[in-house]
Amino acid sequence: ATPTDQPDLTACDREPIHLLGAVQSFGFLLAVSSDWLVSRASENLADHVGTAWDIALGQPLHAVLSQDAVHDIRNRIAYLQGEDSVERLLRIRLKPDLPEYDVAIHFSRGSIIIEGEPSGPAGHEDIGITVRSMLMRQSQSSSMQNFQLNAVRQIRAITGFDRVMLYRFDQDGAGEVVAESVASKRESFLGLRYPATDIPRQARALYLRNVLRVIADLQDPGARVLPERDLHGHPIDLSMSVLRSVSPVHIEYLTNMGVRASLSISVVCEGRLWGLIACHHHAPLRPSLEQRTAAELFGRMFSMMLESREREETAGYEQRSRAIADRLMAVVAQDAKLLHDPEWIGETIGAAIPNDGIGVYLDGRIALSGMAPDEGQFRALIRDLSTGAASQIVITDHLSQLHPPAAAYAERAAGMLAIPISRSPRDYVVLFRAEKVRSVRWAGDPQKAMEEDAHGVRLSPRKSFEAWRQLVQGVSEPFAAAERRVAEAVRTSLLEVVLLLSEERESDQA
Ligand code: BLA
Repeated sequence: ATPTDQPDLTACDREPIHLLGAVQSFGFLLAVSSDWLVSRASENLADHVGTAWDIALGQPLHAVLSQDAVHDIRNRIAYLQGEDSVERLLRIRLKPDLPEYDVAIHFSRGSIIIEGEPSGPAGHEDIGITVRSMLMRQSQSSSMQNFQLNAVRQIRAITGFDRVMLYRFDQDGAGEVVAESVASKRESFLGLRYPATDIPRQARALYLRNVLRVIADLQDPGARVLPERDLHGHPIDLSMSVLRSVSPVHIEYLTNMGVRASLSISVVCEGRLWGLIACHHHAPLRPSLEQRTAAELFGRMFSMMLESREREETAGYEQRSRAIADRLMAVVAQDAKLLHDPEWIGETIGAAIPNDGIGVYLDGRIALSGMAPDEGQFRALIRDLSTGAASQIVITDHLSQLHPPAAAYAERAAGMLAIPISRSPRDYVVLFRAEKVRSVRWAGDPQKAMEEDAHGVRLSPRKSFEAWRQLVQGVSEPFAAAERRVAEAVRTSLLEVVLLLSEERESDQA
């Protein structure tokens, strides 16, 4: 194949989504210099504050907004902490004759960016009250599943979107809808998987910094921010903007999905983008900045609660593994013969980590149980293992990829966790997991993101989101990170016992 036959997988990653130079037209944007002169304005300025954008350019801000409003904005700026911080003002009068507006303010490349949009209907309860009661409800959910479902239900209740999903990334960047609250009569997306390419890299990086995005109407042509280039030739950087217009590629994607408005809130755990709370609506919908602020605040708190729940789960595992390691030590210390009993060792370790079969190789002896391969096959596997990096735990959910002969017994033993249990290179406890023919439900054929046009094959958003089943064979249920830690703990304590016993033997002989 020639290079032009290859799909350009990086095209999406290169789109400068923060430099598109436009805002959504439900609000306006003004950039002012440090001496409070307007340096840029969105072309729809007149629709909001009555002054044409080109008349505003070069004017002091108080020629466009009232002195009082400028005063409020100046006071708020004192709270800004560098480029990634954004301050908000709710329900202010930008001019005496205008309705109330909500305003977001931040710095971008030395300019002050002021974005305004009409406030929502009055009479809503205070954000603090709303979010407080949402959080109280969250803390009452017992299971993780319930905790996640509650979150999407509550977000749907306060924003009114048709569909609210909790979308979780796996380590490869693909994602899955793990919780959903959806209006009746609409199909469910629960359990659907989406390929990593649906959300390009720079978008993920941006969503870590700016955790909230609204698209009020996908058919809004937007308002350009002018002049496009400043005196230094730079386009405006809208990374932290609340009105940023969205990439045309993504607009096409959501349109293909049958969506007209969206809101998404980043879920950030331990500094990583864990996932998103993604909201869709079939018609234009603009939650007010106040409602979005409540949703954002909830999202930030939800992230922290999720992080701490996940930590608790992990701590639980680790406690269990320590207990098993301790028990092992205690028993062996009583009866050192057990250390040379492959069956006993296999059972003890196997009790700690779910498996379908166990193989042990110890001092040249073999013990096999459950769905383990036969003795010849197991010997061949051990031979292969012992040529690898010494004394390392080896984990796979697709054994035949590491050890091709395993294809012959993939049904019985497709996954493996191999723990070296002594300093002799061949002594191993190997836990096997049987094949699990998994049916992965992708939203649309993930390969169909590649389309051919005049410029060759390129990535474009999938047009069909109909569930697309992929059968995965020769693969087991994966071993989790926590199971690796259990294995590490057990291995360390076994090595310690062996060392201890050999020292005792030496001192006995002395
Ligand atoms: C952004 N893609 C996104 C976002 C989501 C998705 C959630 C964040 C923007 C937002 O808040 O809407 C994808 N939306 C999903 C998924 C679900 C969902 C998976 O509701 C599941 C239920 N997209 C593609 C391809 C490209 C692409 C092939 O499919 C590139 C050619 C681009 N996606 C793309 C871009 C953005 C994006 C550029 C950034 C949009 C922006 O913030 O400007």
